[in-house]
Formats: sequence, C-alpha cells, structure tokens
Amino acid sequence: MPAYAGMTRETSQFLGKCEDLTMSEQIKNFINGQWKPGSGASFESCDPANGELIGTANQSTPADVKEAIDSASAAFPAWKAIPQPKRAEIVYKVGDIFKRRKEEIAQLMSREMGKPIAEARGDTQEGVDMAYYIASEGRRAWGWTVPSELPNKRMYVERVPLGVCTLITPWNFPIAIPTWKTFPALVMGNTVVLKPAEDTPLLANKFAEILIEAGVPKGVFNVVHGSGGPISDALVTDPRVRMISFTGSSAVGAAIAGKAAPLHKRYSLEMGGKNPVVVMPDADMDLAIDAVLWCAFGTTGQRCTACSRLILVDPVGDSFVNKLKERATKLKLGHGADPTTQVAALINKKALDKVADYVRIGRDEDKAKLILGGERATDGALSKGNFFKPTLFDHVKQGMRIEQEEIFGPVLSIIRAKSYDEAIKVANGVKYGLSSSIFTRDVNVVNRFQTDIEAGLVYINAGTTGAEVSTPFGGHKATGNGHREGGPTVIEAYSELKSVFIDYSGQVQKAQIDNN
Ligand code: UN1
Repeated sequence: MPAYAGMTRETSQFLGKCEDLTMSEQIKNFINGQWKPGSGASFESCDPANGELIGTANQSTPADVKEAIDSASAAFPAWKAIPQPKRAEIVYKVGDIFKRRKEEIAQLMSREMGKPIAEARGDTQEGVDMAYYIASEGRRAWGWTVPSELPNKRMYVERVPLGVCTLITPWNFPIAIPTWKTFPALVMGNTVVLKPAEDTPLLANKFAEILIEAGVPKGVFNVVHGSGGPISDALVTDPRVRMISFTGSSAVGAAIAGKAAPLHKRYSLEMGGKNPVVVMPDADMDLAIDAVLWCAFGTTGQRCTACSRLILVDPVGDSFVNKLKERATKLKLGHGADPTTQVAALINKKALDKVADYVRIGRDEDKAKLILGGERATDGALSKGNFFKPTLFDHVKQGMRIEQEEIFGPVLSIIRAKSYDEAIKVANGVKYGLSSSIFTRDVNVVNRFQTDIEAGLVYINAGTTGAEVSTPFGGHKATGNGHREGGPTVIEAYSELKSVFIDYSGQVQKAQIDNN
C-alpha cells in the first residue's frame, strides 16, 4: 500500500479492500446538524487507482431528501436574519479551516477521486480562494439606487435570498465545485441541501465537517448521498426548493430543466464542453505543446474545461504532432498520491468503458488516425485501476463523433485547418461553448479570436483550463443556461431582486402619466 503522508487516523479507518466491508466506516447523510445514514441500499466509494475501499454510504430515499429540505427550510428564516457581513465572516472562517486542513483533504482527494496530489491541492485551494473571494463580496452593498422620473420619489434595488437551494455536484472537482455553489448560496442568506456525486461522498462529508467547525448553524447546510436518479424528483420538485444548481452531464441537466421549468424554479446548469486549442503558424510552439499536454491530459481529461480538440492551422502540422506525441508518450501514469504521477486513473469503470467506446467509434469512423494510446494501461499496479493511456487521434474531420461529443477522458482529436477562418469554423462547429484557446503572437488574430469564438472562457497563449474564482465561469450554447459561477455574477444566481419605490411627495404620483 502506498504511503499516504498526512493521512489522519480517521481517514485511515476507511482503508480496506472493496470486497471487505468490515473495515469500512459508514459515510452518513448530514441533516439538521446530525449525521445519519441514508435509508436506501449501501454503495461503496473506492480508490479508482487500485479499487481499495474508501468507505460505504447509503443511497438516500425521497423521504431522506424531504427531511433535509424540511431542515433547510426550517433554518432559513433565522439564517436569512443574520446580517450578510456576519454570514460572510463564517464563510471566511471556512476558508481558514480549509487552509489548515488542505493537506489532509488533498491526500484524501488523491485517493477518493484519484487526481494527482498537486492537482488535489489545487482543487482544495480553489475552495480556499472561493471562501475568501465570496466572503469579501459579502461585505459589499449589492443594491443600487436609481433616479426616479418623478419628484420626491426614491427608488432602489436590493438583493434578497431565494430560500432552499439544492446543489448537485460532480466528482471531478469534489471540493472546488461544492464550494463554488455553497459559499455564495450561504453568504446571500439561502440554506442548502448538497447532493454530491456518489463517487466522492467522503470528501463531501469533510466539507460538511469544515462548515460545522466554522459555525454554520444546524439545518443551514445539509448533505444527502446517493445517485441522483432515484431522488431527483425530491431534490428538484419540492415546492420549498427555489433554486437548483447543477454541474454535470448535458442529459441530466436537461432532465433537471424539464422538471424545474414548469414549476418556475430557478436553475443554474453547468454542463459539457468540447474545448478547442487553435495553434497559429506564428505561435510559440514549445509553449503550445506544454499547454496542450496539460489541458488535454491533466486531470486525465476529466474537466469540463479540458481541451479535447487541437486545431492546427497550416503549415503547423506533422512536426508539431510528432513532438506532441513524443511528449505524451512519456507522461507518467500512476496513483494520485505518488507525486511523480502526471496522469491518474479515470473515476470508475463506467468512465473507462465510455472512453474505450469512443476510441472504437473514432477508429470505426475510419477517417481519423489513432497515433497514440487508445487502450487501457495495465502494466504492473496499473492493472488494478481505471487507467487509460493518453490517446491522440490525428486528421480528425469536423463532424466526426469524437470531434463533436464530450468524452471526458484522455483523448485528444487533432484537426488540420487551412486557415484561421477554417479553424474558427471548426472551433465553433460544436453544440458546446465553455472554454477555448489560441496560440499566436499576432495581436490582430488575438482580437479577432476573442470576437469570433463562441465560448464563455477565452484563453490567449494558455491552455483551456485554469479559470480563477473571481471571474464568471460558464459557457455559451449548450454548455449552460446563462448563469455564471464565480465572479460577482454568482451572487446574481443565488439572490432575488427587489425594486423598492418610496414616494415622499404626499401625493398620488402616477408614473408615465404625470410625467408627460
Ligand atoms: C470543471 O472542470 O468542471 O478552470 C471545473 C478550470 C478549473 C475548474 C474546472 N478551475 O479548469
């Protein structure tokens, strides 16, 4: 067993073989300040690199979800009454605790989610950053005053909380993404029911522990575990749930929208990406290769922001591809806790099968050339985990399924374009629009790209990953539904507006009628 520096006694209790449940501890729901198991069947959280058991949890039932919503709903009036800067101070404290426990959380993440330890530290740091960022936003005045068209009349706008928010989060950023949603929800005075991915339940409970330690009152933050399917109605349609925030697949996002829209609920959806990097002939090629390796194969391609399409503009071509291939061949696969690991395991068997299926699809499509990888990595200890070799398809054509659909794995499609115009057509020719990047030294091309690209994130001379918490995060087209996480815009997602009119004229003033 690898040495996991920084592991606490508590987390070490979760070690054991997946087949041997005797050593595992139950991962419980957190409802109304109490830890209690979900009422449904048990499921396991396993280390994707070796199958070791991290813990067992229980599927929640609609009744469990109802109890969590009861708790969040009961806690709402008192939480909302706490002044916003005070709520923000609690979130600031959460940031301090995260900072103190960063190594412990990161070590656990490299086992439960599997990502390399440096990336796990980054994921946790994103939680720290979000806590401090949103806590500082909490001290600002959110409303604004508006000049009235009538005399002796004052108008202003203020923000008020929505109520209970259901947050449904993925496993790929098991700490960062729950923090992106929970912190602004809490600062704005909402209460929360978090439904984390069933692959990373223990990390969600660590998050809950930190919120408790920081002083979040009971009922304000609740966690229910399990797969969304059986409990999605309860999470979305309960009349007390005012807002649903979801990050994950487009299919699930559409299902949530289908349920929430007729009930007039607010929902913020953050879904797929098929993010392109365009390399122009005048680019710094070494920089572009470094960046592409990182944004295509970092996190094993399991980021919504990962680059999955590399568009090379003529005459950039074979020599770039050969160098990229040479470097990608050398990427070191291994357990996330090993600091030399560059590419970790995929999250689960289903993900492994999906990536393998897409490789088959790419090969069958016949026009693309598989030039690297394309199969599971099974050498030595890798055979125990969900490892897939970094994979390159060259000469991919626009419209092929591997060029259009989100694979969420270490598979990069290389597309050759004759000109900038053709590259932009390819870049925009997918349904998604999350991240994008161009490598060039030409200031005019930089400006054209910024204008032309249909994406929420635009990187110049940098890969497609690495958004910071203080900028709006989200995508155009089918990636989202117009809301943004991060930046001051996230405050908008978690608050409702009230326009207030104070007439101190002592008369009945009629807007639009008196004012002609
Ligand atoms: C995601 O993949 O869902 O910009 C989030 C990035 C990270 C967040 C990714 N800061 O790559």
